[in-house]
Amino acid sequence: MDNISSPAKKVMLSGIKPTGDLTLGSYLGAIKNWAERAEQYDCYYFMADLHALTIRNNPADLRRRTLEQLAQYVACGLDPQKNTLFIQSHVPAHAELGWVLNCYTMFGELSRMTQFKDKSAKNADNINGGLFTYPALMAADILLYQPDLVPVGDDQKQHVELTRDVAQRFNNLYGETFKVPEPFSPKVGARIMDLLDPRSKMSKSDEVGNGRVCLMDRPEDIARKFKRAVTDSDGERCVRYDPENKPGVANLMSIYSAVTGESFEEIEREFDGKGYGVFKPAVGEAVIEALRPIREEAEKIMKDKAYLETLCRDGAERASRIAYRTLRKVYKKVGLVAR
Ligand code: ATP
Ligand code: LTN
Repeated sequence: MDNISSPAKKVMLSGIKPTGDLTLGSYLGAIKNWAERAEQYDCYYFMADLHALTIRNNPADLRRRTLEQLAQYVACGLDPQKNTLFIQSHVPAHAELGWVLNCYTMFGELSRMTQFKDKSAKNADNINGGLFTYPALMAADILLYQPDLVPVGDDQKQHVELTRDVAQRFNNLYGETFKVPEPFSPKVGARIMDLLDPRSKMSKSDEVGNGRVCLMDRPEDIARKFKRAVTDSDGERCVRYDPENKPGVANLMSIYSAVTGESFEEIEREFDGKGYGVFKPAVGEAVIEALRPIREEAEKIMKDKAYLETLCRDGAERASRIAYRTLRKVYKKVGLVAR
């Protein structure tokens, strides 16, 4: 535990908003990679519940998903002793610095954000101010912890770029205050696609359906989803990695490779001459076995309210120590009277 804030280690931070149940994509594309970095980096991972408020949620669902996400982080291998895991709203410094950074982020910059344009198109009846200023809060999430690296998917890179601009602007005005972070896209397991629509990403806020596998899905549901997965229509019916012409098969191969560690060549050899009727259930079985311990552990943690509370409290305390150090500096620099 001592090495958690060791100055020798680089700092890494990321968050996921609890707007839907975590999927196989969230696990293979993000959390699994995070878990492998704990020794090398000083890591902060949070549930971005304040960000979730930019869309309408059922309050009970949001609460459940936030805690479930925390339980799933741990179940996926993020050791709470080695990583700082916390709920964003439990560290008020995020909202506090978020306000300040709103005042250093330009209307024009926010207007150019693709996520804002996409989400406003999708939620035409609820284009609220939070959706617009979302990147300023995200900049606060990041800059509070002075991270070196921020692992994010491609869709979030623009927000990290904006964070860098805001940090540089602030530093130019007031002297070195924030570390300017780098976005970072891991190469492996980078994009898991929808099983029924392999040209679009498997997403946690999509309609619940057979195209998306969630971490808490029951084995029989996972098996069914893989049996129904789209393969290809070229009539070749052979397991070959060709993302351009056979995106469904390529996606299934990426998933199989990520959970078994086999290379694409090994997979092609293993299923040579066997056809999709054998391949699809085999991928399903491999995923079931990979997710089984995660689901069981997450269910166990969800039932242990005392442990969950301890996790929340310890994580928030540890995060707050770092976050308030930065916030105090910022308040002083901009001219707020010390309490
Ligand atoms: P939403 O649909 O609510 O916008 P999402 O499911 O796309 O969310 P995010 O919360 O945007 O997920 O992503 C959290 C992290 O998980 C990001 O780093 C993202 O790159 C990664 N991730 C999410 N879905 C996938 C996927 N299908 N394949 C690979 N990585 C993914
Ligand atoms: N905006 C991100 C979630 C998010 C985040 C962050 C990611 C909120 N704050 C800080 C990295 C760092 C998303 O929509 N996936």
